[in-house]
Amino acid sequence: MAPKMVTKYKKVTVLGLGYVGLPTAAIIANKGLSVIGVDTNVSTVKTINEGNTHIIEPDLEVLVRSAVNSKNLVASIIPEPADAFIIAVPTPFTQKKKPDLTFLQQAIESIAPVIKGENLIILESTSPVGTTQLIAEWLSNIREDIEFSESDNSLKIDGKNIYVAHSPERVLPGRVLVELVNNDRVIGGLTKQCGDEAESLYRLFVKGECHVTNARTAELVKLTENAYRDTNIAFANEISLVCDKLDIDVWDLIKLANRHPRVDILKPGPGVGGHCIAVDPWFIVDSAPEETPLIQASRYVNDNKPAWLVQKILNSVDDNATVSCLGLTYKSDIDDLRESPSITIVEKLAQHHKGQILVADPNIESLPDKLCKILNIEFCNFEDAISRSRIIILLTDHREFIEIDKSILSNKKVFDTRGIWRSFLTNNNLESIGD
Ligand code: SAJ
Repeated sequence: MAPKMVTKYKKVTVLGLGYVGLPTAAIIANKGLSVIGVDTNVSTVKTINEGNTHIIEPDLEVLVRSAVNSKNLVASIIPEPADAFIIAVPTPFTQKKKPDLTFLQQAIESIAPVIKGENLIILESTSPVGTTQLIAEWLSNIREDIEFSESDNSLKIDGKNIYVAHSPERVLPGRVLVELVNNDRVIGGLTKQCGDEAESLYRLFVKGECHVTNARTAELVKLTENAYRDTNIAFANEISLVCDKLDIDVWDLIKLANRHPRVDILKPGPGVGGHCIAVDPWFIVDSAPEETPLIQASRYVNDNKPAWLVQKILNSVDDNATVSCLGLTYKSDIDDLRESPSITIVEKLAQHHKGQILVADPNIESLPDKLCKILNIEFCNFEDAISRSRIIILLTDHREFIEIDKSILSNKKVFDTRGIWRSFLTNNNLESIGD
């Protein structure tokens, strides 16, 4: 039986059926609302309408299947009129590290013809400060009958309000469904009423608290969260270089430092990937370049870790040795390759190392385009990779790697960038990194 509906927004169009849009659409549809999921990728639309998913995320497939079977979720390439629109399209950065709002602009152009009075538009994509207001301006530029007033931030059509708000997604890949429901939400309205209207929709499925603020604050809150994490990871990565130089085990060091009640150092690793943390800090830098030396330095520290690691590997392995690289995704137990430092590491290694490079990742089916044309790289399963090489570079802490029978690592030279095999390596006097 469909749960009781508490919102006046009965039909919702979700634009962008990716890591955030699809789970959001499926959750709302399973709450009994009618949801149109819009994506420009025809094959994504087809997959979803067949009740399947194109991304790996715990429990998502079951939820999507149930939403599609109930006919509450239908995917399409064209937006339909609705009561509310949720926008979850990518907001990447350009080569020059500037925000690229092309997908967002296209999404707004696609819904402009169907917008009507009392509609609610929520921007969930991570965006530079000022973007929510830009949406209102774009709409009033596209449609002559839509009017935006800068004096009170109101957006109107025939005297009726259109509500525009920003509520940044804050979910962790791998825990998306749990966090979508349980995390607090920050909701920034162009006006107070816009924020309240957006809250009334989220109340349908959010168990966390909803904090209503203005749009600019909400935009910067999201960017600040990810820049904060980037800076903290950069600290851990910098300490790992210090430890390497001074021959101290970084994992022991951090464990001991973290015994202090006010110290909580994150984990060093091969670098920072993903479409969020490696990107969002640049949106702050773009808005305030002079004021952000720390945020910029953190980005450089994290971006330099792959090159440092490659140099360390090259310095300590024979030119012709076969090397195994385990884990291509940017973090554990997901299939997301965006901005993955592992890809940079494999690519750089292949450029400078003469021997064969075996690449394995249980969560992906083939090499990404960037790597598949490089002659000395071969994709294989991880057991094969380990048995065929004496040099093992562990790049991602996937469950399968944590659970392997460690005896197959005996006699290997291991670069364990995530510290998951540390105790086995130390007990067997095998070489690791960061010590
Ligand atoms: N990493 C480390 N050491 C750590 C933690 C992470 O090296 O101690 C690395 C990971 O391996 C990965 C990268 O950092 O390469 C980012 O991973 P993550 O798990 O920290 O974060 P994301 O990018 O998967 O998700 C983040 C989350 N933001 C915060 O935790 C502040 C998530 O809540 C956001 O919704 C998401 O960005 C987003 O979409 O913005």
